[in-house]
Amino acid sequence: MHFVKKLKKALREQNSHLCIGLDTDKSRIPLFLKSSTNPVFDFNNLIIEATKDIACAYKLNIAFYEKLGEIGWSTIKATLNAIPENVITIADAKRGDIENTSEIYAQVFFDELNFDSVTIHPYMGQDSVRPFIRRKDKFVFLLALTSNYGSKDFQLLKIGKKALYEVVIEKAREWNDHKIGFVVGANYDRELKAITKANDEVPILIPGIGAQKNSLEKTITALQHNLFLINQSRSIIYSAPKAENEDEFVKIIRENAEKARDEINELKAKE
Ligand code: NUP
Repeated sequence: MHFVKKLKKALREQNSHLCIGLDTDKSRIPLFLKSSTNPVFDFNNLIIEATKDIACAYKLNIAFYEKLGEIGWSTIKATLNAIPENVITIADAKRGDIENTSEIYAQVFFDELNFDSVTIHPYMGQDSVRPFIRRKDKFVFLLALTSNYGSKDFQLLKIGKKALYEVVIEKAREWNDHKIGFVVGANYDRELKAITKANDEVPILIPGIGAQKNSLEKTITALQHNLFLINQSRSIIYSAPKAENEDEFVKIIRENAEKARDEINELKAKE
């Protein structure tokens, strides 16, 4: 199934725009899970069990798995296996290289691991992105305007009358109009408004809500179309630090994910 079709189906079936970020850091796992043979997988598995009917997507930030060394890759595989078929998966890998090397990255994230989508940086241009959009049903979230302070260093620089991130979006849409969406941070609500107005039907992945403390209300008010995912990582997955057992952990995580999903839906309903 084409990614955009799968996304629309997941948004509808899950009644949710929430993307849960599995940025799992072993040092922040509750004590009761720490002695298992693979605490990171057990933690992820419980998060998924608690939220699989609440999340529209799960985003795995690959750095957290690379840090695990040898078992990192099998932990990604086992985590992906625990995610229901109808829910979107995103490899937050921020890759992009000469075409030959990008093709290998595409093989890793799409052919080996079978993620639905991957985050890519646009700095190396068209041929660096091409391998990721060659595959049927796979999708790229291109970094356009990121949520960190340093986004100002390059992304907002003017090229004539346009900012660099606007040029990135325009060019990427010329390369491919249905397999590339964009990452835009929640701190850029004015820009989010303009981007979603000018690019109807182009999926947007929005980090920066929760731990990064940007306004959900401003973000939702800005959005001009429905194909958006709001990522929250730390604010959800580390919301039960003192849970003493699985049941307690699942209950707290579930409540917090429901709250996050409902807040988005309620603000959206006001629009
Ligand atoms: O612009 C971006 N900002 C950002 O935070 C692009 C990203 N991919 N991210 C990622 O989103 C970041 O690397 C982390 O995995 C997640 C945000 O996590 P949190 O602040 O919700 O804990």
